[in-house]
Amino acid sequence: MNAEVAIPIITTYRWVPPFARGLVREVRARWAFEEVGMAYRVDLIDLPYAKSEAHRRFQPFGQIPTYSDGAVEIFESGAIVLHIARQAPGLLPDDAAGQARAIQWVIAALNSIEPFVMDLAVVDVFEADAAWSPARRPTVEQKLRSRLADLSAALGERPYLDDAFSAGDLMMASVLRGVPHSAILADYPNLAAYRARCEARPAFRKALADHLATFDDAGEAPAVA
Ligand SMILES: N[C@@H](CCC(=O)N[C@@H](CS)C(=O)NCC(=O)O)C(=O)O
Repeated sequence: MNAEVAIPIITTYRWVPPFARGLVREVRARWAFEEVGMAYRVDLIDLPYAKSEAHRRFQPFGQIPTYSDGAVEIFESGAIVLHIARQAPGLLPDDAAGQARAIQWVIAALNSIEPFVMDLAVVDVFEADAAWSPARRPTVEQKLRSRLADLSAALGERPYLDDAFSAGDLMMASVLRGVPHSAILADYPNLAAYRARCEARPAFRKALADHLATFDDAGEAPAVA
């Protein structure tokens, strides 16, 4: 590692509502660090700070996570996971073709699956009270199921999306964790088993435990000025 590169720091929220705990996107970065055995630090911020000019210099959309190691400052959980994966063995195959396929699955998770997962979260959680949510839900669920069926067919009976666990699986399993409706994922038994297989990895268990420990003394939502 370059001598000027410090221990990486990622940002996440000091407090999130209970329903979101375990699902915050910095868990993806924590998981990647644990898989490759890299030390890291966490900077806990509040939502108002995330929307400040100071934070937007690193994350233009006022979100978390961000990553900084003194030499590289980036946002987007996919970019962060891939950057970590490039620094130490464990998340990317050695060969160029295998690396390209792993990157492909990271982007597929974020671009071809996550939008449909988020659409369901919108109607079920974020905007559940909106008048249009019940009417829209069947279409949203059908579209998600269509993507899950395609992913299920692509995975088949293999343990992972490619020859061995990679950053692509880390991201796909992370995205599938956003389908809290076990009844839906249970209809795709190989995907349910795949998510459980990825979640059983010691690196994920450690990442999740460290993430959840953040909220041990979190208490109520912080007051917003
Ligand atoms: N595409 C971004 C999404 C980041 C994102 O949605 N972060 C959430 C927390 S998991 C956030 O900061 N939400 C607050 C907001 O959007 O105002 C990524 O993958 O990093």
